[in-house]
Amino acid sequence: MERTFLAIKPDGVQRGLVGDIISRFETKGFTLVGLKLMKVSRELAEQHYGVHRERPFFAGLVEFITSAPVVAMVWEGDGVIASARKLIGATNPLTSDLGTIRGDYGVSIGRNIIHGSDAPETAQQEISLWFKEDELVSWQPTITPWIYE
Ligand code: IDP
Ligand code: MG
Repeated sequence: MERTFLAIKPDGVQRGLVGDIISRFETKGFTLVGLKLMKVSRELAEQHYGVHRERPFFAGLVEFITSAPVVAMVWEGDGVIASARKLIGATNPLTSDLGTIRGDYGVSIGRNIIHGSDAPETAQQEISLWFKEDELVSWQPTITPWIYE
């Protein structure tokens, strides 16, 4: 089973979208294996977005992600990395398809509500950056046979 790292950004938390967002991944059939509300340190933010260090929006992005609480999560399931990116939608909410989280709730690229890992390698890196091993729970929901054949 694959795992991915998702984070509801400060705008998603402030706007009261945490329940709806978690619901979308639950009802899709994915399994929550890690969850915490946290204030992100500058160090963690800079590491997480390290690949964007040279981009003009980097300072603002770090400022934003450290400005208010974030909900960090790890989700598990077949193909969850790519599927979560589809449920999240394109980076710019104005062009994200309706029905996706960003498409339904956002209008600005700097306020796009949620982060999701983009590939198996980044998922692995981000999970270990944000979560300790003992903060993740391996479990099998009793509904599994109704989700997977
Ligand atoms: P992603 O979140 O869809 O993977 P990335 O290109 O990895 O998109 O960018 C990371 C985050 O940086 C975006 O989610 C968005 O919050 C922010 N960002 C990306 N491009 C811009 C921009 O042009 N202006 C402001 N913020 C941006
Ligand atoms: Mg990205």
